[in-house]
Amino acid sequence: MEGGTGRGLECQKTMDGKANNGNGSEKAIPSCCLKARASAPELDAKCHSTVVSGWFSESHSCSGKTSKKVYFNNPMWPGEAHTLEVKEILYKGKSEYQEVLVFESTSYGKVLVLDGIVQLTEKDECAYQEMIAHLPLCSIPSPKTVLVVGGGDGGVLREISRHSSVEHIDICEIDQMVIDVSKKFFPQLAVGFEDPRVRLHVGDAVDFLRSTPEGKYDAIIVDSSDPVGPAQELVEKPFFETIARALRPGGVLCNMAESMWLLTHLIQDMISICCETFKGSIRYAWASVPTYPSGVIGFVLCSTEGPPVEFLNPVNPIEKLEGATKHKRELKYYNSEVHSAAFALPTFLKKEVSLLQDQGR
Ligand code: SPD
Repeated sequence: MEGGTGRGLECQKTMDGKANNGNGSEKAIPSCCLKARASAPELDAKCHSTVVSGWFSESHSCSGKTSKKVYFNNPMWPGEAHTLEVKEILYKGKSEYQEVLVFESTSYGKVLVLDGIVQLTEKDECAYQEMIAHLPLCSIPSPKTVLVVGGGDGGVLREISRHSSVEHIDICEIDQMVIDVSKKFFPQLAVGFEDPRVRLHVGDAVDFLRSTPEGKYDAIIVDSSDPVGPAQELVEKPFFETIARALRPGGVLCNMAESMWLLTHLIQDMISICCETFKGSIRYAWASVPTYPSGVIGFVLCSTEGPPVEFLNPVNPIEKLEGATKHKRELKYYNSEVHSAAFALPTFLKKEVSLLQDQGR
């Protein structure tokens, strides 16, 4: 396995109220947080621009002169913000690509945040990682070669490892800091890297896929962050074309596809690109993840031309794979019933995303 920079992960704060982010660069602590520190030094462990009065919010910004200047305006979900109470900030750093934050919450365990957006919490990560891995892998018989794009926390690798038919797992993650932070703070996810079938590539997935031999993979799983910053290219047509090329005939893609409550236009765009690019089946499925905006997250599943793939009912049910439901730890969310149910779509979604109108059930 490649990887491991040996870079330290500690974040030290200096006397003048600046934070060393672990890369040697200093970052000013917002004035509202400084004010809180002055009146209650024990709050020091809760100081970050996304944390106000001990609560983390995906949309918090406190760059103003007083704590009153907090506002809620993430362009992807304007006008709303989910908040989590912070027990302690465990790590803050800045990689070449993004800001990385880890904190201990009072009700969801440890939380990984990239560029101010929750990527996972210890309590509900099972739902996302299990679904994004098993929806595709249980939809084809005996998957052998799998590629993960993103997924640097290792959770998706952990889930793929349950499939003993799989012989080779490539993972292409752009940000080494995400891998290092996960190994340090989320060992129950990073355990995925320990599987000897895993080969880690740290770099840009678009370049990686361009140099991938045609038809190499049975399944590709795109576990990206939201399409702002480093993941922007991952919702564009050229990216889907390189994925389709890298899949064997009848191979499958499962791509993180946002919340149906918040980003129907993006879902529509992704599905229409996939309809042009993939000549097999195209489906949308979803799962409940309480700490993602609106509490749900979706997945686009596609297959290339070749042996037909019927995603709705698993042809490779997890319950029939020896040891799979208990490998490393018990499955907590996914089962074959949940698999089929995940493709049932609310009426408003079928209406707004016209291409989903024919999604059977
Ligand atoms: N809105 C957040 C979407 C995050 C998707 N990626 C999560 C990474 C977990 N492996």
